[in-house]
Amino acid sequence: MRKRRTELGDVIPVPAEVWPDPAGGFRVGPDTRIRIVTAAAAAPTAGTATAGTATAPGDAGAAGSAVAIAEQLADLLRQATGHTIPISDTAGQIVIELIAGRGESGELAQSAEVAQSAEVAQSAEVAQSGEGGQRGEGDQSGDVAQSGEAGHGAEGGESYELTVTPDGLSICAGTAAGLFAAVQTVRQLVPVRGRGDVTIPGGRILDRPRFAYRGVMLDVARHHFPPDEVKAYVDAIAQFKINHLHLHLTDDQGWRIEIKSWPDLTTIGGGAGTGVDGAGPGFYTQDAYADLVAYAATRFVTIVPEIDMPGHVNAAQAAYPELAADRIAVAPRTDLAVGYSSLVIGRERTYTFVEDVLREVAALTPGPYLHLGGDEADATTPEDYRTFMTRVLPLVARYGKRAIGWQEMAAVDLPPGAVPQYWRIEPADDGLARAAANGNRLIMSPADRTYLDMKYDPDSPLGLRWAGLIDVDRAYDWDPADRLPGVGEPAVLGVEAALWSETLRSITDVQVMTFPRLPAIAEIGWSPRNARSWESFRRRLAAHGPRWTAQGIAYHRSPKVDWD
Ligand code: TNX
Repeated sequence: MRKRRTELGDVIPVPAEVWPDPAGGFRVGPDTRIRIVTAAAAAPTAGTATAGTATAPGDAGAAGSAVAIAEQLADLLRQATGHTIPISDTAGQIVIELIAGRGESGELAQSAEVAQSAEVAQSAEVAQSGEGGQRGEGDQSGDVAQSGEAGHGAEGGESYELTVTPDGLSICAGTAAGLFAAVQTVRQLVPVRGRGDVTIPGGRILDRPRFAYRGVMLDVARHHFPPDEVKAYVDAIAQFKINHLHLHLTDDQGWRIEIKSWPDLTTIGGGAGTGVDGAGPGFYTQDAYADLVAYAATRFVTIVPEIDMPGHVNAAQAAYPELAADRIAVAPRTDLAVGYSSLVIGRERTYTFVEDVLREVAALTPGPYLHLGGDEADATTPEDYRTFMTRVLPLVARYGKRAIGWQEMAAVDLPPGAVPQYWRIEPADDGLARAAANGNRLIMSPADRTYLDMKYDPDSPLGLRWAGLIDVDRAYDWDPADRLPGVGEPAVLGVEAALWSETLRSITDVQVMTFPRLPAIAEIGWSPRNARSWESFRRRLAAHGPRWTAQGIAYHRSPKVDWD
């Protein structure tokens, strides 16, 4: 069978709206230039002034980030063609247009170029009447959310328009995050590396995310991965419009983030012999961590730090006997067991420790979220668990952050803006339904679909199997809005895949478990439900095998896909 020609829209995640024009491709040649246009909105609508301004973490301002994104686009086109692709602010067939203050897809329609089109006008109405039924990320979360996440990640804040004609290519967005998303779309339409002209397929895309939060969790506690490897991982995931990287920084087998007021957490808890089988030592200094956070911001990825408590604390108790029952140092553990350690709930020193850690981690975190773990606290009585969470949740708000916690956290009444994360496979959960009814929004990570540490098939050399085998079709074929009774579309903040690292010892292992399943989760998180299908996805996915190879990314050649 002859391979179908690539069309505009043959990307992952599939865009919200695409009008391909096979006759209208744009040829990138030796004379191609990029032109940057930035314009302040005439009168930003009330309430969108902050949400629409391009203030992703690390941005030096809207215009500055437009330049940085133009550089990224120029760079990928240089790699694809070998041409020089200069950037100019006066002339160019490729136009990058940032209309600052215009965050919503509907507002984009007011830009002169697109106002004529009827379809655009319709999507404008949808956007103005409440983003097609979805609420903005910060709607019910009070001051914390407003100060913490302005302009980054809210629905509409990542929308963009991409137009390709024989005369040129134009990208238009209200935020730097939207421009960045558009560039990821263009990236997938040109080769990773090449020599000579390349034709980008013609047509028009209007795109915006279904969910604000699209994440992946990497467990750097069971096995530590150094900053350069995590940066490369950020590059790999951002191509699929994943916008949060949750780092599981602490667990029984290791503590991986420097805490200046409790230095032995890392000198002992992150030192030689830590990690599963003692094979994953290492930790991030605060400087290295801050550098990683800033790097991720240039890829519009928000780092979500997790400090797991009150369970999963053996490494902390091995470093500080005062945190252990009877104040006797516990032995370091390098096995796979879970659920045996707990902070001492009735001891004041515990809360000094917790507050010191949360304060230092919050200070390293420009993003809005701080993850408290809270899972598998089998060594804490239910009453103690509630006492602990009820006391600690307000501390997160005190340091200006919104708490995320694994679903067990929903055993207590959650403050506004706290985000429980569904991870189990049971089809219902009273605590989560109650949280949703109270207006808290959830992250969906059902283990039988999104756990990237599960084996693909019985022959997978890496991974566990407690949540079942998960090949890429199983990772794709579900929907976050009908997974849990009482938790419908408006209650879903987003989706997250989780990669626990008990069986993973290298970044190559991490890549093989991530690809191709993470792109499935990315499409579920971004694309409208009725725009996606497994048959279309597996065809678009096939092109990524050679792309990953060219990028030096290892992947699992799932037999469910006819790889190019
Ligand atoms: C469950 S999922 C855990 C982790 C393990 C993982 C292994 C969750 C919140 N906790 O402690 O690493 O299973 O798949």
